Amino acid sequence: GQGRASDAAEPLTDKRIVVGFSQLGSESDWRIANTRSIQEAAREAGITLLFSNAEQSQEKQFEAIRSFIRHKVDVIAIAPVVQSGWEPILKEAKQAGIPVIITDRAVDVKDPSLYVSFIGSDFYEEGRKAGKYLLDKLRDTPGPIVIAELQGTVGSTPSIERGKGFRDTIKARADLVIGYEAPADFTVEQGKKVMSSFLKDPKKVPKVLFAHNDDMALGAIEAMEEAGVAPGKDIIIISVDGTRKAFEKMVEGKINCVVECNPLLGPLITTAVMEVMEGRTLPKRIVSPESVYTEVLAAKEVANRKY
Ligand code: GYE
Repeated sequence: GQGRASDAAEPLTDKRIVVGFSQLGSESDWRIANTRSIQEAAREAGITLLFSNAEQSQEKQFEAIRSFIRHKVDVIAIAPVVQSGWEPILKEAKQAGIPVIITDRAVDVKDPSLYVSFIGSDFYEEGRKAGKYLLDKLRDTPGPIVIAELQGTVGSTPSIERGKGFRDTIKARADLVIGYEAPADFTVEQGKKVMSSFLKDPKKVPKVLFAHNDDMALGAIEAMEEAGVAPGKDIIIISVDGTRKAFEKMVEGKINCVVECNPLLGPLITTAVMEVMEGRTLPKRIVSPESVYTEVLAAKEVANRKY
């Protein structure tokens, strides 16, 4: 109702904050956990969330954002599939006077006033952590050592930055060579397919796999087992995210190291939305804190995983 005496626990519908969220897809367990976290946090904060899944299409993200603008939502949140090409659509939102929060992956725009804050992980640092683990693990192993890299979605920030951070770190040793690298779209299916192609040449056998996410590592493990190669032993496996399934493989000794990337960004996003609505200025960058887990502590940690 419209009366002033309405129940405080049930806010007037016209007073509820409306957020339009353009999610990039549902490719991985990370993404599923991310979506759930944002939906739950919105519900708890009493925010009405218009949710749209773009299924890996930037064009679909543009369509979703245009429909949020037509609906005159209070805030738009975007998890961008790739980092280029965002300037025009962000200008449309700005012209409509709707603040935009970028979350998870970054946008590559010249004008920083096109969004209020970018909330998510430091992917370059994740790549560095993966590289540091490898240098440590191989410190008594002479080269040359062939590394295989399963990359994520082409043009996406996590894939670009994880790749850079990893390379910048392992170049400390010239005898570590990335002998295979190809995108596998952050999915189990592609991870399996691409890994099996990396195992075909008996003269160029990979000793290390760096997978840009857990799902691709899980697919790669299947490919290795089908090829008679022991994951975690014949091939050192490092992946990123820290999903429950990856931890279970780490307990079995089939993954050696997982660099954590936290998908549970819902509370950070809803807090940011509330602050924007109160007219406060947000930090341009909000980074989620993350750890590294290795085989040694996997058994202890597996029960604590929330995604
Ligand atoms: O690592 C991967 C997902 O953008 C951080 O996307 C995210 C990545 C995550 O598909 O599993």
